[in-house]
Amino acid sequence: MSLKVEDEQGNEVAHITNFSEYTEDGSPFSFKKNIMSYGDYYYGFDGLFWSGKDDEGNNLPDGKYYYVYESTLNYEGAESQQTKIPFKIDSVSPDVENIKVTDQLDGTYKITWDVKEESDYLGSILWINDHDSIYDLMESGEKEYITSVKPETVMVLAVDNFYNTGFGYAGNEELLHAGPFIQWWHVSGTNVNENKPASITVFGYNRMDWHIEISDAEGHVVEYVDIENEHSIYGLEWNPSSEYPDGEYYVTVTGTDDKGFSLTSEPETITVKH
Ligand SMILES: [Ca+2]
Repeated sequence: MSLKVEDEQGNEVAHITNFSEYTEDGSPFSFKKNIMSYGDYYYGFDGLFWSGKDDEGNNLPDGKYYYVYESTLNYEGAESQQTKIPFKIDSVSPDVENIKVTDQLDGTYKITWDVKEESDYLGSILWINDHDSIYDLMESGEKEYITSVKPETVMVLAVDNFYNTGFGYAGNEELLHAGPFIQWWHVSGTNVNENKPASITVFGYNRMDWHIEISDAEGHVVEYVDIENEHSIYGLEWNPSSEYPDGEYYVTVTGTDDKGFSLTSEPETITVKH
């Protein structure tokens, strides 16, 4: 028996296993139908994991696929049989393009944007000028929003059915903030020292590359860490060594998405007291 993945057109896109990793000599595993008569109702494999990549290690595009089991009964002249199980892959983030603001006759502003998504677009989260997020469009599939606030900057986070997110913006770059990348973050950092660390927790909207920086009161970076391809960071600790003087320090979090957009948080304060 073997297991592979085919695309919607029936092309083989990934070979998963012929179960030879479970035999001593590397030959295909021979399943025995009558093993069940001895009370063994399943084969005790550790579990098979497949990462959604093709045999060359590339992520497969969004779309419909099939797991294909191919088995041949163990007698002379038997023909192989196939079982196909359909499933969907959605690992590619949507693209947000063409964000436009149109003045309307009644004094309101219409914001429109395009979303390129190969699988299913769920909806968008919007930020107009400030840090308050507008969730009204989530799960509606809408690509427009009307506001009475004059948009200086519009940030759009499009979300697909698997909660992959894609970011786009239009307007004044100086008003950009980290809202579309950082859902929530928190620093517990009062009177920290060698024995009592500061703790940093970040919840992202998506997997991305994170850069966390700690600066002193003069704005000099004293330490930083890069954490790649993570969704969230739980309780990252910082123990300021004795060489750091008592006083206020500042931590910022920068997220960089798969399209190369970087957004940096406002600083949070850490006080060091040895
Ligand atoms: Ca997608």
